[in-house]
Amino acid sequence: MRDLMGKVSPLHPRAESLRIRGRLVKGFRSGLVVAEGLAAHGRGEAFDYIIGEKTTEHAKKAAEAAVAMLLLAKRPVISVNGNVAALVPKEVVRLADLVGAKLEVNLFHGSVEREVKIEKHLRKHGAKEVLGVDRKFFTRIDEIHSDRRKVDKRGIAAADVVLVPLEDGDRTEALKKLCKKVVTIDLNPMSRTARAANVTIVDNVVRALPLMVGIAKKLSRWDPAKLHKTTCGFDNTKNLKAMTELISKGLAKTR
Ligand code: PTJ
Repeated sequence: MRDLMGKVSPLHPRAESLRIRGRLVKGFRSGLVVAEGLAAHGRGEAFDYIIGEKTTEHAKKAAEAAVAMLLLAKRPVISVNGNVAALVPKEVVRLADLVGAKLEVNLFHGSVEREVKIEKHLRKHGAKEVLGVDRKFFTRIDEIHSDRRKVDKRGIAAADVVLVPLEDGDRTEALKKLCKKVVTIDLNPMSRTARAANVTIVDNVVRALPLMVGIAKKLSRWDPAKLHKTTCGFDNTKNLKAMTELISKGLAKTR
């Protein structure tokens, strides 16, 4: 499976999946990712396996609506957790740049040490500014019942659109109560976050982020009317239903 240098053989049938795991384990060992992040990835992997580890047409449609929403926003923010920092640091920085969004470290398993590590990691990958690490700007969103309630006044607290990839629990519902629009990337179309978000991209973050970067390059040349048409024409409930059906059909085929 691995050669003497510890590299995954390209001939292994699950080579790509093993490489992604490797990135996450490296992130865990360097302190970016929590142990729970490895378990969360496993849950995602199970859904990815069923959808065939490929970006579906439904995900592409959602990604286009998501990028349009970010481009139309006045104060877009991309929230970064440990898994996202370990898996797609370069792409998340590039996307923020293309859509004019701020990057904010926001953790479910809060830790100042990890916040700083993630900030440094994002800077190493080209980020000029990373919010969520300077105590001076901390504030609380009381509606959130986890460590994620600690946010940056210049970032999530003031945002009108927030991208929350690989999300847990109650935050999406709380952000929506505060009249913010929420975009998420989640391989589980049945999760609370997937259902509560305005736009849910049901895809692996390792494919969704590069896809969004490509879309952002194209859509940043569009006028606002065309971007509005894209967001208005997107129905998240319908898209999620289509993804759930695709998963059911995938499972039925294996019987
Ligand atoms: O770094 P922290 O402290 O902020 O913690 C991050 C994790 C991911 C541990 C935390 O947010 C968490 O516990 O998340 P959950 O509740 O396990 O939810 C994560 C969701 O992301 C699940 O619905 C998974 O199916 C999904 N998921 C996991 N890996 C991927 C994924 N979706 C897309 N791409 C993935 N690679």
